[in-house]
Amino acid sequence: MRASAVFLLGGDPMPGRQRMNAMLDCGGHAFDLSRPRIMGILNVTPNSFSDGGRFFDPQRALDHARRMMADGADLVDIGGESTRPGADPVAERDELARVIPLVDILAAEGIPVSVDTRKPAVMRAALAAGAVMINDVCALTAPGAVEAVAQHTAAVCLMHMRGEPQTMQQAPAYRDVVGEVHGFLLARAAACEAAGIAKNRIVLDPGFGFGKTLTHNLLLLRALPLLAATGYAVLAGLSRKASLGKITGRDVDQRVPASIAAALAAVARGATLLRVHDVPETADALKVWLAVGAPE
Ligand code: HH2
Repeated sequence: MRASAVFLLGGDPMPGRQRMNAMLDCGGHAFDLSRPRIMGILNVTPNSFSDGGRFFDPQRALDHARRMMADGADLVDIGGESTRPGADPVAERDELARVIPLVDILAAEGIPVSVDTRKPAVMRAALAAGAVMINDVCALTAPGAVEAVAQHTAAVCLMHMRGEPQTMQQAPAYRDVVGEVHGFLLARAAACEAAGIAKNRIVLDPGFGFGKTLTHNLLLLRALPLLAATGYAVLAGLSRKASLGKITGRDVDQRVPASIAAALAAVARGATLLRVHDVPETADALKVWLAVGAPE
């Protein structure tokens, strides 16, 4: 069949690189990454940069998770600690109390849940409660974190962060931002594989906004095809971030169009997981993207 005919039938919307590594193994769950997947953000924190306090109440959090799934999310990413620039760390006890009861309930309903944490104790509890993915902004660098994930079958997202949330945006500097970020991620992936976490359980994320200027973020976004070419699944988290505010001059609650443009720019460059606040808008944009077919 000619390529144009395949496009018209809607059968071939993704670049070849993305089709090669099509499945993400999350233990009991598998995501077919031949089309991009939407990870809906659920922050059960009082201080997250865009939705802080909105879903701190557990009933509201559950309602929002279910709503995001109904609106087209493929999984829900629950975080109990804000990692916004300047944020204070949260005690393990508090993070467990915020996150784990929600994982219990949502997982029992069959909703795929990812948990955004850098603490091994929270990882272990989340996995025991049925989480299908651990999303770690510290790429499992805490002592015991790799082992916590390796002992289960869930997937893991390894993200790059320069420094700590409290200070990371104070004049971040790199000699070669793409080389350093990709080098770090591949080294962390190798450490995970050495501990028994298979490649098809690993997702890499350059960590937009985590110790990076606008220029760093744009360079990393442009270089996503290089990361995707490694064969690991790639996640992009650009939703409502400060860089989009710098480009558009918009406040955080007015960055939906910018977030969608950034998400599609990431998909065009090989990202297959999108971590977003605005699920229905992103889902519609992806539907159009898929209907048209991405350029080969
Ligand atoms: N961004 C945030 C938090 N977790 N995880 C991954 N893998 N990638 C990201 O880009 C990422 C992330 C920050 O966004 P948000 O959760 O909305 O804010 P806060 O950290 O203030 O809760």
